[in-house]
Amino acid sequence: MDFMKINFKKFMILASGTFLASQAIAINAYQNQEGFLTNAQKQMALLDAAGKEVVFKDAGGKEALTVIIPEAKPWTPAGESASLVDFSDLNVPGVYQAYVGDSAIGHPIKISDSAYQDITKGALKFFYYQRASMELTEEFAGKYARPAGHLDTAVLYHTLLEKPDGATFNGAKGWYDAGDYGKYIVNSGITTYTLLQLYQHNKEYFSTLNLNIPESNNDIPDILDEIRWNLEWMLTMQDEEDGGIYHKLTSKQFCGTVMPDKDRKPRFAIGKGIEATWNFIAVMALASEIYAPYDKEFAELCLRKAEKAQMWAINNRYTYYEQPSDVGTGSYTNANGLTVAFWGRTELFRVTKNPVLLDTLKNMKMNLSRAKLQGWASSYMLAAFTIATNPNIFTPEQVDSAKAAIFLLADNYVASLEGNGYGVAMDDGDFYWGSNSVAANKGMVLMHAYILSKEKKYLNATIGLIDYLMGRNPLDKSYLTGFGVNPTMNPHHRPSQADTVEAPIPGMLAGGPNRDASDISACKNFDYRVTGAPAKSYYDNSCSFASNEVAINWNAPFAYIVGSIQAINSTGKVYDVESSVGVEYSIGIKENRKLKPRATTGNRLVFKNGAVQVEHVDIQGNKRLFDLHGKMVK
Ligand code: 9MR
Repeated sequence: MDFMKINFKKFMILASGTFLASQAIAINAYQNQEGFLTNAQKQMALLDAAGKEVVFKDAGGKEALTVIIPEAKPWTPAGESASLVDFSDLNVPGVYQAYVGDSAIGHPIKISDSAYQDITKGALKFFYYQRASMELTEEFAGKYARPAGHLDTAVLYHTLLEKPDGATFNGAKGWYDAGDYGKYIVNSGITTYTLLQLYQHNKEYFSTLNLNIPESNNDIPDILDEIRWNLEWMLTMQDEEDGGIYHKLTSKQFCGTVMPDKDRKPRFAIGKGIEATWNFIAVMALASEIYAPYDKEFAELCLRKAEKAQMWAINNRYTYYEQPSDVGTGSYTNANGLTVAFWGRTELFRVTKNPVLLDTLKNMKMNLSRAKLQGWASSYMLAAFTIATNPNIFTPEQVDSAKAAIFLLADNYVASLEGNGYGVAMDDGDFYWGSNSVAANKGMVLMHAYILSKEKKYLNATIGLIDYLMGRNPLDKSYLTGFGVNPTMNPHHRPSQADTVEAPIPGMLAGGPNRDASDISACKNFDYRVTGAPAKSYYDNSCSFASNEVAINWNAPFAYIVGSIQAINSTGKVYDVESSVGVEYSIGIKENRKLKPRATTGNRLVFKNGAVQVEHVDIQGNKRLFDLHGKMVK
């Protein structure tokens, strides 16, 4: 019998009870079901097993490592305690199986140098499957081939935009947002930025990564070809008359569960506001830098449109999107206007070095009380990421305050996993709509802390979050469709529901456990919540849009964390922030400001005792250390 391929729990159910029940100890073991990197942290969570031995055997059945199972510790989101077994010492590639006594526990443990490569490719290929206005052919989509949907070549304007009757524009291309077929600028903004940063921080690895997409044979990295599909749509969303950006392109109401080409509802540009406009500016500015070496004309177009949009944003600073009463598609309202403007200005300055922007930015110094995990509604950290990783462009004060914001959050996440039995930096309050994107976005904060400090604890905390998403969770679930032993099978995703293929499109991250469960009425009133265990409040049923929908802004940070860690492993290099000098070309103001050297008195951030601290130097030259909350450190 090949133990390596058998999920023990499934085996227990399938096999006739009497024979096995006598010798089996039913131990619940939760682990990353896809794979571990050879030289990285490896952990699994075991229930009711403290004090016993866990033996790891190689494919030949030979003992490779024995670990005493430590005491169990609680993890409140799971409503239970677990022992976190560390088997990082198992560092020879291969497939292993863990045993307690004679019983195989958990799933096969796959260790390799490229453990995250397939999930990186899968998470990025998802964007190809989400392409609007294009047929997916068998060559690239295999059994998920489908006709083109939503050509969007003659998009109407919603009445409130006050365009002439019957006027249309070409809003083709772009990615569908999620399980629905809408295209929303606000959500496209954070998604596209995240993917552009993934490339920017790992150019060497991504310059050759093949995603098997229609553009794979050109001279441009596949990831940039994929991103461009969405950028080209975003560019169509500018009102040519005044530069403002339409909020979204959708039908007035969601269509039914049909394939893209079967949705016949008319499509509209709906609303115009500063949230969409600053998102557009941020993304186009960054895109103009990244695409310049490949296509100067395209890069210039992005920047020109960003600058035009900026004029609208400045003149309309209080114009927020409001959902018209006849529209029922996703609203993406209540994004924080201040943070999105800060982010937009940051990106535009990075590229144009426009001194006017610098002055505005100086007045918008990072404020630690606003440092909040990034999401479509909160852009503060996106600005922080850019500023902290561009010390040659922003002032030392700005860079320090951006770093402080990153380390404040990252240190909180590291602290939250210490002493928790699952070793996962997620708290009760994180389990809202899209909780899996909370995990992935936390990982993105942690990876920035790692890039900036090279401290292993931040990398390890990110790996903990990846393990959580890939199976080290109390449901034994891999939340990435098509990967792992027990993956999400019924996501809320129209093409996966309406096609004739049983398995969903691979590489999609499910929204994840949601303690609010606002979709119960769509699920025949089945209340899938587990009292006292938000991490178990998940329903793998396509009815559950609040726990099981997929979305581009959830896949992007997941791609960022797995792609970055794989890239670091494959190339042996971590992104060097000193290498960032902005654009070589500039169509705006050419001046590349040489910034003043760092002040020798006052406050500066230092990395000491394994944490970021503030070093205060008084006029006598005495130095004192404070933590990020202003408390003096002895
Ligand atoms: O991700 C969004 C989540 O934060 C909101 O709480 C939720 C309800 O407004 O909407 C989510 O976004 C959905 C969007 O409105 C429409 N497309 C599907 C998105 C993912 O569920």
